[in-house]
Amino acid sequence: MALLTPNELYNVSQEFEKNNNIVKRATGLSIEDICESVYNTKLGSEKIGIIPITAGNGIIGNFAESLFTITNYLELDGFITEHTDVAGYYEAIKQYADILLMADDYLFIAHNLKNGKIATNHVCTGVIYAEIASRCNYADTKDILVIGLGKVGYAGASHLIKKGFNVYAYDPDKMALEKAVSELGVRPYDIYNNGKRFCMVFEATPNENTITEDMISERCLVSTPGIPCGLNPELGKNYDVDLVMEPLLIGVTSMLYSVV
Ligand code: NAI
Ligand code: 2YC
Ligand code: MG
Repeated sequence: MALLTPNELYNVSQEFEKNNNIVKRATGLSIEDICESVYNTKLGSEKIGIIPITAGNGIIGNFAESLFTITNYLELDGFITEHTDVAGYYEAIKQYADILLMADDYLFIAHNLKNGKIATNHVCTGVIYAEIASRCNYADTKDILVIGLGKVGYAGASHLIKKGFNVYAYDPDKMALEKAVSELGVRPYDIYNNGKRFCMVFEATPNENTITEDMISERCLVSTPGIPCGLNPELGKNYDVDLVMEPLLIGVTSMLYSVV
């Protein structure tokens, strides 16, 4: 399980703002606008209880604090509980939280106590990064490349298929690729001889250099939550690539819009 580290989270606010500007330039919309459109919801001033969880590898430095910063940015009423785990859960309820945010090593959820809606970080991250890629305002086709069909990639590919995009997908895990082909109807992309280049790419892998030169067109939008980044910086420089890549808060924004 790829867990975040504190040093990946030390400048999340600046990273979020930087990526929001790239998204606005490449799609004409902000991340919040895109979330509103995907979920058909609007944020109010919901009270958000952030509960640190000590299970497994335990508390990740800057994680709860990062969630707190995005609740402020979105003008929500966020707070981090003083206690952790069950005591923290109890404290959040007693503080009249509308939505709870909590994560162990396997699942990161948002749960709206008022309307019962519940969302996971991996699905919401897949949906928002795929949606961002698909809204590229200089694309003249519905062809989109998905690299990585795990928890995040499968959710994003599913979202794109539902939106009517021609999804070409690759994953070295044959089972994962087969599952996406049979269940979603994605078209397998053969990285060794395809010749097809894309101006919209959604990547969701935990590896570097997963996006190669022959996959992308001269100008393209690469949208990836993957850590580390799948796009080699050199390639990103040689080609005119709009790169949307942020370690946590774009996915959390998607979670919050999906449960209000
Ligand atoms: P996962 O392990 O469920 O899936 C990863 C998939 O990538 C696997 O199917 C694997 O076969 C595939 N893969 C590996 N190398 C590849 C390659 N060269 N080409 C194509 N596919 C390849 O992981 P999950 O949960 O889907 O997360 C994916 C990445 O996204 C991880 O790095 C994770 O840390 C990150 N993540 C980032 C978030 C954010 O907000 N930035 C939120 C959630 C996850
Ligand atoms: O500080 C805490 O409360 C920890 N229990 C948080 C653990 C989060 C573990 N998950 C991850 O690092 C990755 C992130 C990309 C989001 C989803 N999984
Ligand atoms: Mg993110």
